[in-house]
Amino acid sequence: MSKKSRARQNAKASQSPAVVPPTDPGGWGVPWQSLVMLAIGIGFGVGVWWLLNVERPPGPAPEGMVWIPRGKFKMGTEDTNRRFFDAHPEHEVEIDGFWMDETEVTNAKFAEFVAATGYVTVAEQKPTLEQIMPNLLPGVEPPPPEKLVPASLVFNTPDPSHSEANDANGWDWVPGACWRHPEGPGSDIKDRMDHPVVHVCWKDADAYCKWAGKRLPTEAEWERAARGGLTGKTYVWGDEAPDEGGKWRCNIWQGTFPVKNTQIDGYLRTAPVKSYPPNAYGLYEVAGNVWEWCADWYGPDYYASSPVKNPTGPTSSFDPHAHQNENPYAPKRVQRGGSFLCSDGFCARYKPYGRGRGDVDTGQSHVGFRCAKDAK
Ligand SMILES: [Ca+2]
Ligand SMILES: [Ca+2]
Repeated sequence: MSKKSRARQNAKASQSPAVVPPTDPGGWGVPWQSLVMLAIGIGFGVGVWWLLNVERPPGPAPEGMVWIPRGKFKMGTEDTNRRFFDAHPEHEVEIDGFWMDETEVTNAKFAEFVAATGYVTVAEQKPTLEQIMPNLLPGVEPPPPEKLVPASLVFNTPDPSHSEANDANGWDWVPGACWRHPEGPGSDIKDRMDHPVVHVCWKDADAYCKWAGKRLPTEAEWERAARGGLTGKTYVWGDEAPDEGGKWRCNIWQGTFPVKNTQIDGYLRTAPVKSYPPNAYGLYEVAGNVWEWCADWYGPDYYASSPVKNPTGPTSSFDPHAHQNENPYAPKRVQRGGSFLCSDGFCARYKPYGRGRGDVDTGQSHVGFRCAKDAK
């Protein structure tokens, strides 16, 4: 064949259709219309499952609150650190949906309550022997009359010149210390209206909640909310270290407690609310800043016998680690979330399963609260 005729033949061949188009563009032997119908069917099924299984808020959120959906979670921990001796065993709990304040109650909010009601906190009142003596062991001498003045417990970094009444961990019983004067006379909250209120005892927190038409969360509700729907995580944000990536996720203590706070997270004492990112439920500072009062009496062994559904704590309190002279059966309620004094070396109870407790009449400079509210 000549070059010319071969070229003509090649040109003809290139014009001919080389392959017959398949009737099934998907190539799986299934018409594409069927695949679309299948996808719609799966989507519909997922939608129905979601409607049946995921509880949605019962209505518009009350101001400053977020919805914590009904659900089961593992409460407590298997962490063997001695700080968590009372958070064992890890056990399943089921909680109904409820509303939770997105932040700790601020000085501004507490001031509204006081302005509206004339409420006087326990720390602002003269204590009586009738209040004090039942909380002490039998035979302990009553405090002298000059000590019976309005006062509260303030943490101050210990230093050698600061000795009288300052215990080894830095706690001072300061006359005049109260929510308006967090470090005592000479300090005020003028520039701290968006910080959490402190020096409120359980009774003060309970009184605020009632005024606000809310209530304190149960301990189980608090932990369910703080975990943000995550399972088996070390922190309220997940498993990353509090400063992973160079940005602090909570207000705790950096340095050697109680003598040196390097304040790398920005704060020596309280931080304004919403200073750090929220957890997955939209709650701020559920780790650190200030401890938060819960409704429950404190019992170190309660988890061993806790009911699964909406547990509300024991019927009375017991503290096996009560201070010297203190009655271990003195009435104490649960506190949660740790504070600006927590550090991995000392407290570590800013983790979501960490438990604290406090005398119902005693406020401190690192204890505040947030409120919950029923769905209806
Ligand atoms: Ca800090
Ligand atoms: Ca907190």
